[in-house]
Amino acid sequence: MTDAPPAPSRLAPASPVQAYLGLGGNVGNSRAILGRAVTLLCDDRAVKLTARSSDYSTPPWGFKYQPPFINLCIAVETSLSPRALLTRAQEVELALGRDRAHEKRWGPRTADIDILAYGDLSCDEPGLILPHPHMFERAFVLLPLAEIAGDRTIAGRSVSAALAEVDSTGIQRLVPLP
Ligand code: A4P
Ligand code: MG
Repeated sequence: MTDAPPAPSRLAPASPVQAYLGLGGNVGNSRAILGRAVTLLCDDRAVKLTARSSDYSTPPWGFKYQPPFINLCIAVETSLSPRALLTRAQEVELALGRDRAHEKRWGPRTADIDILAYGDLSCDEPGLILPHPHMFERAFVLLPLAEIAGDRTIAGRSVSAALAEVDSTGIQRLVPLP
């Protein structure tokens, strides 16, 4: 009997792949925490930062009775497989104090890191769906993403056209920290 080949999400790419990640949080000093998350994620070797959006203050989505979030998006060039990138993102969430066991779905959290897209890969596996299944519904993702990738098409949809279709009311772009 031969072993099944590994899922594409477990294969390291032959050459670095461009991936987009969305970061958000609303517990603690979220701008500082998310800034630290970017530093921890991007080691300049396996994960190179190529673009970072501004920080945005965004009204809570999903569960409304919680403080506003800070959201931002980054673009990276990575030699990690999608699974390895997800593992790294989850390790960074943990290092920054995320406590999944006591969180409510869509409720308050210190740092949430979602992989929005990994090259042109499309997958739907337990624990990893790409592109991120909710990204096109969320202005808090599309506004920062459009700042760094407005001309990109993800899963056949233009990021800037998708942004025009969602409600961005209440979202504020923040001036850079000194
Ligand atoms: N998972 C599957 N695909 C992915 C992917 N592409 N990237 C799995 C990251 N994770 C992915 O995520 C649950 C599971 O999704 C993980 O085990 C992972 O294997 P989680 O981060 O543990 O749980 P969650 O964050 O509570 O669930 P979910 O559905 O990811 O929540 P969201 O979508 O992140 O929503 N409002 C504003 N304004 N800004 C926000 O950032 N965030 C949330 C959380 C709610 N409201 C918000 C914001
Ligand atoms: Mg998440």
